[in-house]
Amino acid sequence: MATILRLLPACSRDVLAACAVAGSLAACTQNTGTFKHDDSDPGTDSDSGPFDTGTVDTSDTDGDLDDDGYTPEEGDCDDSSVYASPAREEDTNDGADNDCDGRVDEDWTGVDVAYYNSAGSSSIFSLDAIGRVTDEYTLDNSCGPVWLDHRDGPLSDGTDEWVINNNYAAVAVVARDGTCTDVGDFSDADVYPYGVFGVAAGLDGTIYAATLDNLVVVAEDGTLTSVASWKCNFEAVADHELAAYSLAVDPSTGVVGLFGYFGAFATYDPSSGVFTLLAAENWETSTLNTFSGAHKDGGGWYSPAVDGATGAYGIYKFNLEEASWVQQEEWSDEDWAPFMLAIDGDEGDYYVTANAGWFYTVWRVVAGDGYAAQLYSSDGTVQSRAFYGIVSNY
Ligand SMILES: [Ca+2]
Ligand SMILES: [Ca+2]
Ligand SMILES: [Ca+2]
Ligand SMILES: [Ca+2]
Repeated sequence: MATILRLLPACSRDVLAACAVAGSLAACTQNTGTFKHDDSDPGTDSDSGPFDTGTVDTSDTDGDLDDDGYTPEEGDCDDSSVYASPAREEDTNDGADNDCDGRVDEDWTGVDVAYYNSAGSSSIFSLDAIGRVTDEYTLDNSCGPVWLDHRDGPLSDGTDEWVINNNYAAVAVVARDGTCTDVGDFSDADVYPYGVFGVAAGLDGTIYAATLDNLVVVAEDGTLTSVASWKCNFEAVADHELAAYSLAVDPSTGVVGLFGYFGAFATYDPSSGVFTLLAAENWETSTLNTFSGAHKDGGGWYSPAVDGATGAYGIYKFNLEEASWVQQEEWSDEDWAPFMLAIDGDEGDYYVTANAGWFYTVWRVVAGDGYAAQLYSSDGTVQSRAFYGIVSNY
C-alpha cells in the first residue's frame, strides 16, 4: 500500500475523483494506465510501471513486455530485450538480431552477379560495396546462369554454393569451383510448357522454382513437387491470374514472394502451405511489368518494374493494404533496361542489373532520393554476354 501511495501524485485530481467514484485504487490503475505494478521477473522491471515488485505480472496487458514500443505482433522479435526491435540498428557484434529483420549481426558486403554468356563460358562474380570485383567463378560450358540465389537461402554466410536457373530449362547448383550440376529438369514441355524462370532457396535450404503456373520444390535427387498452382492462361485473359516469373524469400519468416510478369503478386508460406494471390494481373492491359523482385530486410517486396502505359522504369514496392504496386524511385536513364534486383538490407539501397546494347551494368539506386550510378560495368566488347541474376552478400 505504501508503494501505491507513493505514486499518487502521478494521478491527476480528476482521475482521483473518478477513482473515488469507482471505489478503489485498483480501478484507478486500470482506468488510467498510469501505473502498473506487477512484474514477472524479480529484479527486472519488465512492465510499463516505474519499479520492480518481484511478483507475477497479471496486469501487463499491452503485450509489449520489454516496453520498447513494439509487441511481437508489431515486429518485436525478442520481447524480453530492449536491444531488439524494428526501431533498432543492428549491432554486428552481440550475436542477436537487433533490428528484427531475421539476420544476426549482419553487415552487407556487396553482391554476386550472374554473368551469362550465350557463346562460351559464363561466370558468377562478386562485387564489394564500392564495385570492385573480388572473385569470379568461371562455370562449365553447359551452364548459363539466368536467375541466381545463394544455395543456403537468405541467411547464407556468402561462402555457400549458388542455385541458378540454367538456360531456362533446368535448375542447377553451382559450386565455388564453377562445377554446375543440374538438379531439376524442366525441359519436358508437356509438363512444363513454359519452362522454368525464377529460383530461390528458402530458410531451410528448400529450392523453389517458378514455372509461370506453378511453384515447384526441387529436391536434390531431381524430384519436382508442385506446392502451389494458379490460373495462367494466355488464351483467355479473364481466366488468368498470375504468370510467376521471379521469386524471393523473406529472411525473417521464410515466406516466398512470387512476382508476376504483368504486375501480379502472391506469397507462399512454407510453414502453413498457404498460397495467397494478393494481386492478379491482366496481360492484355498490363499497367506494370514486374519481371523480377526482392525482399527488403525489415519488410516489403520490391520490383524494378516498367510502367505498361508510359514505358518508364522505376523501383516499386508492393503495398499489402492496397494490394497494388507503388513507385518508390524513378529510374533516370531510359537507355538502360533494368532486369533483376538485390537490396542492401542495411542501407536499403537497390542494386539492379541492366543491359544496353553490348554494355552490361550493375546500378546502385540510393533509397529515398532515387540517385542512381553505375557500380560496375562491362567494357562493351562482348556481344554474347549479359548481367542477369543478382543477390546480396552479408
Ligand atoms: Ca517489446
Ligand atoms: Ca524487444
Ligand atoms: Ca538483424
Ligand atoms: Ca546483432
